[in-house]
Amino acid sequence: MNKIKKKPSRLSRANIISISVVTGVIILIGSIALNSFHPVNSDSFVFAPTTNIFLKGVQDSQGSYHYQHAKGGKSTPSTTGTSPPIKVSKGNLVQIHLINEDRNESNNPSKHNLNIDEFNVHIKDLGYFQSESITFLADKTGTFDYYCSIHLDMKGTITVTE
Ligand SMILES: [Cu+2]
Repeated sequence: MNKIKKKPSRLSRANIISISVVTGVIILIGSIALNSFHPVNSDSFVFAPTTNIFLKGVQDSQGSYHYQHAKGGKSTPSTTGTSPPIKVSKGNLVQIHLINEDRNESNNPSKHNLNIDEFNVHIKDLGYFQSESITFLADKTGTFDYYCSIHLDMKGTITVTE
């Protein structure tokens, strides 16, 4: 009877480990990338130009809450207590990145969210310095409210044009 000789594996243990690490990283990056192409108001992936909107929730010296544009640590000055109007183009994937930069007060922990009902956008309640990103497809034109459900004055408009 012929003994079948076992072929020595060409992959060493170190190789196998590094291959699995690389594969894991690729899968992780891929799923993050794909997530940003999966809008909350669509059942499937959408590949379209992307618009990034960076917003932070703040409180002005008068104590009124509002949103402010924010990018790269800089914030665009906004009228006191006013949330900026946002303009995007129809067909774009819009990514809203919200960070809560409203400090906690002793008996009033900071909490803000963001909603655009028409596009199924609902960013959950964020505590101080928490952030969340959400992607939706701007699939209809018009002017819609974006708002915080906790603070009724904390709202602005988003306009989608052709
Ligand atoms: Cu709020």
